[in-house]
Amino acid sequence: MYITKILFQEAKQAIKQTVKQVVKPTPKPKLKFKFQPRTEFPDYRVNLADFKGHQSKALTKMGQLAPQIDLVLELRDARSPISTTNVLLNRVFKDKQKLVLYSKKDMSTLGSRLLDKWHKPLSEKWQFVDCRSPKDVERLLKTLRDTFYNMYPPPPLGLRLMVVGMPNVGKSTLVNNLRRKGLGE
Ligand SMILES: Nc1nc2c(ncn2[C@@H]2O[C@H](COP(=O)(O)OP(=O)(O)OP(=O)(O)O)[C@@H](O)[C@H]2O)c(=O)[nH]1
Ligand SMILES: [Mg+2]
Repeated sequence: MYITKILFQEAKQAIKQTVKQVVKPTPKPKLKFKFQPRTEFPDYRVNLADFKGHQSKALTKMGQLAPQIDLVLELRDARSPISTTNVLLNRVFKDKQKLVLYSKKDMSTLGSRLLDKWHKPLSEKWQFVDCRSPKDVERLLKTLRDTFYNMYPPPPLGLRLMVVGMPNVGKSTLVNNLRRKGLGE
């Protein structure tokens, strides 16, 4: 009886050892950038009313142009996806097809699973992009071509899109690189 008990304990030990060797704990992903929250904020001394005027003017203009647009490219900064989301854009482009681009992916640790969870219920398509990268611009162009060929009826004048987003998210950088690609520079 005693020998059986010892044998049983040895067998248990051996199984534990094997499991330890086979099921190795998954290493924690190494993050390229460590998040360091700010401790101080500069005093910009900007009057909020300064922004209100030109932003509402831009939104009105967008609303006027909306009927001519087939697709909205909305840029958001991948480092701060929520604060660079402008909810007013949804109101202006209510029924428009939209592709959300998360720019500055090279500086972000944002995971795609989280974004899928966010966008799937809204039936929105999204993509990460480094606006400076010709490879990413090429990938975006392919997505745009596919979107165009999947439209029914196809837009008669080709795909007309509008690039929108909060300040500093990379709109100009993207447009310039799309133009460069288009001109074969
Ligand atoms: N690392 C990195 N920098 C980027 C990326 N996209 C833009 N930038 C930089 O971000 C800064 C702002 O980019 P802009 O293209 O001027 O942004 P914008 O949306 O046109 O800004 P406004 O015209 O002021 O609204 C520039 O210094 C760009 O070089 C990106 O994908 N990755
Ligand atoms: Mg710009």
